[in-house]
Amino acid sequence: MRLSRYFLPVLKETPSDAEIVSHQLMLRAGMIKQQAAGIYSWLPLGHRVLKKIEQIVREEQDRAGAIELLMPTIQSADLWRESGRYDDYGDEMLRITDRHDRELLFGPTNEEMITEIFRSYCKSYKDLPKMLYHIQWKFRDERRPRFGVMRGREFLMKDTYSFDVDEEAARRSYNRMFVAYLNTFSRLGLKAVPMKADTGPIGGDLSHEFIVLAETGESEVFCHADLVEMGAPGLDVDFDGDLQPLVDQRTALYAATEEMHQPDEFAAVPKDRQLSARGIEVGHIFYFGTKYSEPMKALVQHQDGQPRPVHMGSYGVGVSRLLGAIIEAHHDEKGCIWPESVAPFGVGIINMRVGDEACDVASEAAYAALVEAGLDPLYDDTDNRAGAKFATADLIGLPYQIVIGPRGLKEGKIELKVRRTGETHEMSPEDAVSRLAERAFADD
Ligand code: 5CA
Repeated sequence: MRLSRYFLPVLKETPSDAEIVSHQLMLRAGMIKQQAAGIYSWLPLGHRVLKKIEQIVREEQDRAGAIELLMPTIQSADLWRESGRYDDYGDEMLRITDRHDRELLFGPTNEEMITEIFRSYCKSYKDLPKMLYHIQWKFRDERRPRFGVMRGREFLMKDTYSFDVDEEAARRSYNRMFVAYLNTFSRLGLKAVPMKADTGPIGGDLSHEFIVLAETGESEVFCHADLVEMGAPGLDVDFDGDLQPLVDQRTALYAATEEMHQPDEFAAVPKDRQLSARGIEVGHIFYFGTKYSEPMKALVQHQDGQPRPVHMGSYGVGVSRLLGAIIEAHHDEKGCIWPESVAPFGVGIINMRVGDEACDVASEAAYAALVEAGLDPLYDDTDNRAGAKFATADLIGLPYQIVIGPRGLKEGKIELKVRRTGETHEMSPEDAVSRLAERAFADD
């Protein structure tokens, strides 16, 4: 992409209404634009990151055996009356009436709808287990939308729903999602800690939140420090095997959100391993048994011929919230520092003197070679000052920058900068392209 043809409305000033760094940087880097309280347009740069996050979330769901579908954003009130949640959900639900005076709503979550789909087609234990998911916009009329996409009213969620014959089987599905989440957040460059959590309006008795530690997090959390350093299980994990040891290894150590915190249990953690911090909830998983299948009559015939309600769980990831969480974890005073896996472009090319023939020729050649190598470059071919170009490049936080200027070119050299460390390397343009293609500087 050539910057002269792109749409990247960067702001020089920090918007005064943005309280936390991720919100400030998303506005300044031209990633989002507020349209109403808690409702945002995704500008091209933000949209690119959103899609990359969504794709990683999708790949890890698929790997764990979940199956993608797509349910609508608008749901019928009658469906929610069946579970009893239409009245319970309260003011967070955006209620809509159509031209025939039918009551609709903008979905805040999809337990009812997926249960209705399941019961329409699946009648036997032979149809189990099943895990279905979608990645769809949700609306919750939050009392205090704030921090940009972190607590929006309209937000993108991945929600998976599991269906099993009994509690024991349902726990296996729960474990699959537990492990898939650890791998997902690790691929996104995040250390997310699973913590015992309250189930709130979703219900059930087994639940974990996945928390990224950050000073700006909304929740207060308490955990054993070892959990933060524990790596993800890895992409070669056998999802058909026994995942319980991987889950136990993590749940054996103390970790709880504020609502579930037990100070006496926490006191048993060695003093130097006690971590109390703030965190961002990027995922939340629930096992709630027959809470929806019973009132909604989603029954499956068991081997003994008896129909019984199916055991369910639901598993959410805040896809749009993740942009904020990743920036909170990866930034410096100059701007974002995207992990390579979700960077909006792979590398920036800065032509320091557009109009200088040698600079133009070398920049065009580097651009063509990086496109060819599949490195998805963003070429700053604008006639802005070099200083402004550097500032923009640091602000939008691509993992690498190739800086092409007249002085270096005289010796056949360009500069390759690694955004995360700030280190720079002088080399020939050809070397820069091949070393980037080899991922010679990658740290993930
Ligand atoms: N149905 C269940 C799981 S599928 C559910 O809705 N769970 S939830 O309420 O915990 O939401 C799942 C995830 O969505 C949360 O962990 C959080 O990361 C994200 N999320 C929830 N509310 C918001 C919001 N207002 N803005 C941005 N992300 C949100």
